[in-house]
Amino acid sequence: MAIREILTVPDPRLKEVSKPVEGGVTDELRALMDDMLETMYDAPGIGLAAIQIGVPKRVIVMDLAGPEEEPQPRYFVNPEILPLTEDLAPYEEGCLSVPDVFDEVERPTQCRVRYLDYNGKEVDEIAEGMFAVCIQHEMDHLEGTLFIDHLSRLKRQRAVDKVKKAKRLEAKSAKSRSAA
Ligand code: K2U
Ligand code: ZN
Repeated sequence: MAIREILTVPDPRLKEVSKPVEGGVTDELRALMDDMLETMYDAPGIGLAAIQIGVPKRVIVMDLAGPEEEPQPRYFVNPEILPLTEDLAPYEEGCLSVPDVFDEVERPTQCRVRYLDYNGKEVDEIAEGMFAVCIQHEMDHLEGTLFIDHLSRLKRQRAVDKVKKAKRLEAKSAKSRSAA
């Protein structure tokens, strides 16, 4: 297993539409999902889409267990979601690809999720609560959409400018540390 680099805005790869996994859930795909999960735990986060580590495949990992609970890793290969209600609820979202930016996004409170699990078994279940928020956030990633794309143009630009400035400052301090 390996911790991979997480892409951040304005990396254009984050806007790619990810492609379906072909040939089923192989050992190679499981190794990718193991890396994704290790990268997510290290970030730390509760969800991660493969495109966020630069792999344009329709694969998501997630772990919604609380800090006091045993880890509950979840793997979604070629996931499909169908909204089950017109009821929307706001949630203060963040994103590992848009670090230190948080804002409210409204999403359907329930959705149906169909996917292949870590062993290639077909699963069909109802998502609600945090599971519904997270799976819809991750499904957006597979379509090249970030949570800031649901915000106003001004808020979106401010978010990207904030991340770009933080990366410039980090690069500058890394350079001065290496020069010391
Ligand atoms: O896609 C990602 O960057 C992973 C997100 C998943 C997420 C975003 C919004 C709402 C729920 C899940 C990261 O885990 S962002 C960090 C985080 C952690 C706990 C709760 C919300 C966000
Ligand atoms: Zn995200």
